[in-house]
Amino acid sequence: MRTRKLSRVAALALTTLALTAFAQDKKSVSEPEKNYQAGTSPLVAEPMLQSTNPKAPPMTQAEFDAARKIYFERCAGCHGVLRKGATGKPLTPDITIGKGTDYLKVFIAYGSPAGMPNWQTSGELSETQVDLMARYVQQDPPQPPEWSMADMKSTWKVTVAPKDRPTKKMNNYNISNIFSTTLRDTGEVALIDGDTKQIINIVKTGYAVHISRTSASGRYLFVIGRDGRVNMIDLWMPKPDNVAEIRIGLEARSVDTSKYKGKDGDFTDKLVIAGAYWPPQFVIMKGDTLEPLKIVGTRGMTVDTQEYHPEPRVASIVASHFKPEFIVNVKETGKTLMVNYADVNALKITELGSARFLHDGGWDSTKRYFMVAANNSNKVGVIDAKEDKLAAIVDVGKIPHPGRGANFVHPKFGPVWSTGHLGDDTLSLIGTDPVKHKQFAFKEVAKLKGPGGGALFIKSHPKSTHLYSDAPLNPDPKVSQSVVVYDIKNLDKGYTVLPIAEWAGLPDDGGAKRVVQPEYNKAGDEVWFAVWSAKNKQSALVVVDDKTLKLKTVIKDPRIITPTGHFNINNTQHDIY
Ligand code: DHE
Repeated sequence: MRTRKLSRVAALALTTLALTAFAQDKKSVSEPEKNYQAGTSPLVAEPMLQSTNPKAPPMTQAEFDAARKIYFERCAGCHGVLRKGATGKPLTPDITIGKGTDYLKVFIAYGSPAGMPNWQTSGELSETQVDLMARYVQQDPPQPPEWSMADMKSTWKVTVAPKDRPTKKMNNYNISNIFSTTLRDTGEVALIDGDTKQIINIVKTGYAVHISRTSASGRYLFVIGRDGRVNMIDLWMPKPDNVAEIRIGLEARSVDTSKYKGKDGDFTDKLVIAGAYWPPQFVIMKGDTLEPLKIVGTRGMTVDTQEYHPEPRVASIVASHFKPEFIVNVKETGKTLMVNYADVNALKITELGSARFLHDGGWDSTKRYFMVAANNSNKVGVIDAKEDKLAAIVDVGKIPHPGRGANFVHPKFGPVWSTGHLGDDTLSLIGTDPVKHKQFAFKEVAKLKGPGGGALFIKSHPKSTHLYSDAPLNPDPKVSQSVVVYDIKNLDKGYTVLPIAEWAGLPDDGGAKRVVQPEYNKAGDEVWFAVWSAKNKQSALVVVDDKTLKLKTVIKDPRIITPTGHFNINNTQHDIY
């Protein structure tokens, strides 16, 4: 008995030593990367169905509730709502009970080189909380509720009916040059006049609002919050504001609208689609009111091992210009669904398998090929929207994160699409012209040296000769607070650094001042950046002259709180990047 106890202690000590060594080796996931992936899930506030597992260690109800809160605030982003595994490992009781509380405590406390953060040694969780979490992950995962058509309809509001809306534009704004800027932590977007740089309106949207997309005509703007709330804003109103809203799920990230006009019909502004993380589903709605029409679940088999996955989240969605189709990327199963909406009551869905962990992506310059990052697979899938085929899977660097990527004509390789990476310091260029530059098509043709990892967004414009990359998740503030610019005609010369946060002239109040997401104006001659600090610190927007690479304007306003993404109406409408 004594020997058994001693050997268990010895084994534990060895595990501790090994894991501590790994953590000290700094191979474990970086702080910003952890904050990025392990953000709070809105599911934390939802009531959940709970069953008890007699084999799991005991927990009081209060302990269970506290642990569940921590799980949905810190862990669900990587391990999944049902703990079936996503970018992080599965943590279901069949696996965790066998490991035992002591082993799990060490793992949670010290992290692992595979990407598990060191929650206790980083000071993020206390020893008591780590013990709580070690016991919690051995219980049956509580299941959040589904979200049905009736639930959607109960949250659906049309505040200004189509018949009461303006019949022509009722303001003097150049609406195609308006920017919709995400104010992440206030659940709002700032509509900013791109010509005068004045705030037009601050519009209430969903919790931790995520992205904005423009309707095909350019009149409507759709915004989605992480809580699954979609807001529809009419830019023709004297003061652009909400006209309809709906909650399409309990947690979500993506929205888009129908853009096809051709021999199979004119679907301009006819339909809207939004995808949910939970429940795993997407919904198609009417384009003028957001009335929900059709819900499609995405649960199913994974592309590689063909195992059932209970919560494959809907990641990026894009509207095809070639067919009446939405391209829906399903993260955990690694499938791209080509959803033909010509008849919503008889949807035709072509399922293309590519690689797991599909996340964000954008069109090539011809808008025929959708380039989607399979982030934790270190690949980019190339979806041919004309033939509804997977054209290629391209190996790139570690954790590609393109946003929508950047298109430009490379002096040697012809048209290329490019992405930066979260996990390494390179930018990958992929050839996209299978006609005139066949030998380079859908291959990684070059790597540029970037500022040092932690990149999220990259951008260019057909009228510009520059390529910009941010790196807001780089641990070095010098890097995260600036951007790099390449001269497309002289890529070998390396990059120029623009100290965007310094140019913002913000007070030295300890704000993170992370510089996020380059976005061009309509003319393609200036580039906007968000300088993103915490909710209680000052943030700003910085506008750079694209020709001279000099500071043009700083937009500061007490209402600009936690700005992150920004979306120029024209460039979002026409998919220009
Ligand atoms: Fe995003 C796009 C998911 C964290 C800013 N983000 C996307 C898309 C997905 C996604 C699936 C593609 C939508 C599309 O095209 O239809 N993002 C997630 C996450 O799951 C993740 C990692 C963690 C989370 O808790 O949400 C996450 N994202 C962030 C941030 O922390 C960012 C930097 C700041 C913020 O506002 O939250 C952020 N994500 C963005 C932006 C885009 C985006 C600005 C749109 C890029 C574009 O150019 O279209």
